[in-house]
Amino acid sequence: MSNLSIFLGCVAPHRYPGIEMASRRIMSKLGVELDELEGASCCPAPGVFRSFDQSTWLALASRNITLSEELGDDILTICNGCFGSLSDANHILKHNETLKDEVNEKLKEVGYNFKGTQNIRHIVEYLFKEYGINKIKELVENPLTNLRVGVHYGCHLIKPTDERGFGSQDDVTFFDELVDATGAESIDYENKMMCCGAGGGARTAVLDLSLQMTDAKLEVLDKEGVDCIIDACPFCHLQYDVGQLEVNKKFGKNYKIPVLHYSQLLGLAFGFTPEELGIDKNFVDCSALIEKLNKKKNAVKAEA
Ligand code: 9S8
Ligand code: 9S8
Ligand code: COM
Repeated sequence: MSNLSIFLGCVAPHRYPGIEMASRRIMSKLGVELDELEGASCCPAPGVFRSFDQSTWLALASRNITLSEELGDDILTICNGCFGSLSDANHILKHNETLKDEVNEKLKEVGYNFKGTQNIRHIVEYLFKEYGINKIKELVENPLTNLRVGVHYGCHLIKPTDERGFGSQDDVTFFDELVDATGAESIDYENKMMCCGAGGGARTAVLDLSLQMTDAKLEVLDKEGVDCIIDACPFCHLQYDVGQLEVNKKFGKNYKIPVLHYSQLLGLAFGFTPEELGIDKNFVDCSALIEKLNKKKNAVKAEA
């Protein structure tokens, strides 16, 4: 297996550094050393760049991929959008000589060359396939048995279905299984596979519409009484967190549902504190969730 270099994307480092911190902590707990992708840029965001200009998208994405090729590493993404963009570009360029030549003409000007030797991984997909549920369960020190959570797969993780290879959105369960491995319970809910509302430039271009979609999801999750939402994408994270406050303000709602990236949930189960995972840095108040987690921890300690 190749080593991995971590691709941070834009939203985690700029808005949710806790997601980066949590991802680094859990990978190190698993014994995976991560290399740095010095000089990486925006992936670029698939719903934006690819929709406007395919050759610009391919040139920018392939430059990022060549950084990992130089290290002999596969790329580890912590975001659905980055995963989608980089794996789609990688796939296209590995299978289309004409486009590869075109891209390499451009890359030559800045001293890079795309070869097509590495793969793109997403942290949840990597954990599921390379570690497996049982190994993850073995490392859980603090089972989160009192949490009921709503998983948000997000679009780019599992779609397009043929390319991602996880099967139809009606059948995928790997993310739920990963959540269950922490001791928490991943529930089924009505619009589970619906977009969070942010993607494809919607958050920027048509904010009201984008928030209506988020509201539709939050309404169901609120009714289900989940303790938190679990995502695998900093952009979905932003939409559920910052977007939730916007929904409350714009549509007169009063949601208060904490949002965690899977690396933060797994980090809790691995015994890290909410602060070590940046959970206290969310915009939606997470203190009730943190209190619930601490109560459980103290109860377990008292029993022991
Ligand atoms: S990079 Fe720039 S905007 Fe973002 S976070 Fe994920 S998708 Fe890729
Ligand atoms: S869902 Fe629909 S396009 Fe996406 S992956 Fe992240 S942001 Fe939320
Ligand atoms: C969503 C990325 S994670 S994009 O907005 O669709 O590009």
